[in-house]
Amino acid sequence: MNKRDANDKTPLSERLGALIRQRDGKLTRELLLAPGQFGLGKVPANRLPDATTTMVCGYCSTGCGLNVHLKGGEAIGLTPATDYPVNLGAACPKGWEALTVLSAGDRATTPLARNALGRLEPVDWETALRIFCDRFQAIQRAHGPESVAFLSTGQIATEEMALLGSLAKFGMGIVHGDGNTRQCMATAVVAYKQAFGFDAPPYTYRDFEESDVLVLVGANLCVAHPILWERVCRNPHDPRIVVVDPRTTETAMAATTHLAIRPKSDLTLFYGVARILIREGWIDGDFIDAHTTGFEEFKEFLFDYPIHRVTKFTGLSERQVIEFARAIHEGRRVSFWWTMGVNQSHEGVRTAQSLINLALLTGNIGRPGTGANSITGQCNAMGSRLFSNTTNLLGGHDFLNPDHRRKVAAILGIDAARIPDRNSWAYPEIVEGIRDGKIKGLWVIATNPAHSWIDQGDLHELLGRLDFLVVQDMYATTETAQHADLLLPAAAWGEKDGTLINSERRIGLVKKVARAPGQALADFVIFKLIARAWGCEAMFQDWTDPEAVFQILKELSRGQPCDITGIEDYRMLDARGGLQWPYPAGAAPAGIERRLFEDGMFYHPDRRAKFLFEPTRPMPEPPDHQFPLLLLTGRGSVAQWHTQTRTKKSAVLRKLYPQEVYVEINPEDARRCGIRPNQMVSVESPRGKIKAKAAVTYAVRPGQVFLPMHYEVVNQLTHPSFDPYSKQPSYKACAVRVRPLGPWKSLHP
Ligand SMILES: Nc1nc2c(c(=O)[nH]1)N[C@H]1C(S)=C(S)[C@@H](COP(=O)(O)OP(=O)(O)OC[C@H]3O[C@@H](n4cnc5c(=O)[nH]c(N)nc54)[C@H](O)[C@@H]3O)O[C@H]1N2
Ligand SMILES: Nc1nc2c(c(=O)[nH]1)N[C@H]1C(S)=C(S)[C@@H](COP(=O)(O)OP(=O)(O)OC[C@H]3O[C@@H](n4cnc5c(=O)[nH]c(N)nc54)[C@H](O)[C@@H]3O)O[C@H]1N2
Ligand code: SF4
Ligand SMILES: [Mo]
Repeated sequence: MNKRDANDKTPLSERLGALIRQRDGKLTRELLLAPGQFGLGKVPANRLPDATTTMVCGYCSTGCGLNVHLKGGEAIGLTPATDYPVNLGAACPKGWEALTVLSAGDRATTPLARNALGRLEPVDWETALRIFCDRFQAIQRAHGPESVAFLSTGQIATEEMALLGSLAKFGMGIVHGDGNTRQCMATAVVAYKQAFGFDAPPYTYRDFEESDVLVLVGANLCVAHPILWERVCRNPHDPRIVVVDPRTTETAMAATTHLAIRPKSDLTLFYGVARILIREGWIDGDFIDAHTTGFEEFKEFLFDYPIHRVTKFTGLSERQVIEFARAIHEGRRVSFWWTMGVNQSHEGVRTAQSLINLALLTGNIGRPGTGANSITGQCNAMGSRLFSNTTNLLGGHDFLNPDHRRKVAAILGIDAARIPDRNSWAYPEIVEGIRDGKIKGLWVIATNPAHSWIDQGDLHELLGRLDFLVVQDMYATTETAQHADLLLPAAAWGEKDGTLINSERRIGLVKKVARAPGQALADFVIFKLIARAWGCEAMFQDWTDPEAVFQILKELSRGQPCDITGIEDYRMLDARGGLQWPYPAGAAPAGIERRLFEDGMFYHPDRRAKFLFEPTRPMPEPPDHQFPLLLLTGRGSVAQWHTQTRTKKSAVLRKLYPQEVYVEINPEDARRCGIRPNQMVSVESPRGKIKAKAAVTYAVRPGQVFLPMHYEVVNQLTHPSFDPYSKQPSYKACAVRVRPLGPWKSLHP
């Protein structure tokens, strides 16, 4: 793949070797890793040089299987796998183009360190590792071990996340580490934990095909999960598809019913619907009695949500609300699906739980085509939820539980005292820690917060306050890398081995089918090198390679709801098209698609699910006379991935979306503001002002505008408000004003 690499004649010992101080004080150069080990050298010998191998895509959480075609051991192309249980022969443009972006010119090919002139300059790995350890250790000596934190990702392999979390917390003494999954899935995690007793999305993708009523809330499948939309299209039951979204999205257009609710009024709507279901007797009393707690209290609470309150707040008509309730009642297999329109809200957890409540009330869980189903975002969001050692202890354990700490310590062969006995700060608390001067050093891995974090101007200022910032990324050009004192060049998807866990809990394989450019190394290798340089290598002597770590993760999962002890090895995952958790040892052979709670048993000690509810609250920054419009943000096109570090490198993908930032605005507002289609406008919030091209469209309602998150400037505007339980940012609501910039010029004079 990378021609540059073929010409790299640097001896291996210098590329990967390091000067190691021996006991007697002498320095010797040692090879830290064997040639050909993950990250360097050719594709492993157990893969035939001219063959096809199946692996999962490294973008979204759908987890499509891709057949990668090899020649001479290197990838030369790919096609979607026809026999993979997820995508059944389809892939979206990002998947098709996944190999192309690996050979982009701005790949990070060598470590970079900031020199005395303030410029990033290439250094060798040995120097980089020394700087990493010296600077972080100096900060920890001066300000305590907690003064260094990390921010990681849902986009590296589970084995890498586990190694990072263990190295940081057990090896380096770091207490605070979180990931970009906070921006994305934290709400669903908390909602499930509180309601079910464990973070357990219950569904399997086949449920898309088996429902007769699908309710999609704040989820734009056609853009964000197009292959899951394909699964909906395969549904033979002529299903009713109800989309709840303030915008007329591509998905809303394809639905049978679109409920264009006022933004952030979901919770009121679902309480109102629950009230109707109970009042009409459209509930499953047997299920409620046998498998839930809190129903009576919930019923009483709902008196405060009469239909007139619901219609007034949501902007829907009485008929729309009642028909929605009736559709749920009439469906035999009703499934509720949600994504960021729910999770990214000031009351996201309760909104997610209000959907869980609807499923519990009507007994729509644990049967084919049912469920309260959060769709994840990144390729390994689920891996990070279970095994990143950030918000919970490895394997879904609890840092606060001494038995859990002892169990994990025993499996890892470490002293239990090395495991922190308190929880990490969440991402926004780490950010506040920088402001308060408590966090002085930050290590950022596979995420680009300088673009993606809420209220970007503030974060940029805070990143500047750090004593030391390390960025570990496959590109040296990201917005966050611009702030780095040290950049560690990472190999990417396709250049390393490991597993990812998709939305339906399916563990799939990623494989090394291309060589990383220059001196870039797999994150796994980088973490191992750091462990060695830091002096805690002994702790990870069994963590020799990703598959060895997978075996450790299996042990950590034993007895947990996510038990995967029955999965033998990578070969088994390969042969079976991935496997869903749980998969405990000794369990009856499982089918290729499985859902949870078929026996109605949940994970709380009483085995019941909980009805959870709380009065609705007003959104933190509603529009006012100065900033009269409400800004929504989200995914713009199938061809754009987040901060675009990868997708903008593909010429094919670039043709599929507008290069310039655009703002969608309703014709009524455009007229009122004197804005013509395609005219440049300013979009301004109390925090910033950006330029964008006006896309005048009925897809957004009057009073609302929409900006796709893929353009760097967008988070200059967003308002830093968070769900109180999940600490997830509310990216989809802040007040703005839009004004024309300069006189309008016709495009066709
Ligand atoms: N092409 C592409 N696909 C992706 C990604 C990508 O960057 N590009 N990212 C992946 C990731 S990490 C994620 S998390 C998912 C996100 O997938 P989605 O959540 O489906 O995508 P978004 O566009 O962020 O938000 C979904 C919808 O929420 C709506 N919304 C806003 N406010 C409200 C509200 O108050 N109530 C309701 N009901 N809806 C509201 C928006 O109008 C939007 O249409 O996509 C994944 N897939
Ligand atoms: N306004 C607004 N903002 C949002 C959202 C929104 O809806 N609206 N959505 C939020 C959501 S849901 C999410 S998930 C976040 C995403 O936000 P980010 O995580 O910041 O976005 P990405 O572009 O996916 O960043 C991933 C980084 O990892 C690098 N990378 C890729 N593969 C590897 C690898 O294998 N190793 C290493 N070391 N690096 C790698 C990429 O080059 C890139 O720099 O954005 C959030 N921000
Ligand atoms: S839908 Fe998601 S997993 Fe499938 S090819 Fe596209 S980006 Fe990859
Ligand atoms: Mo996400």
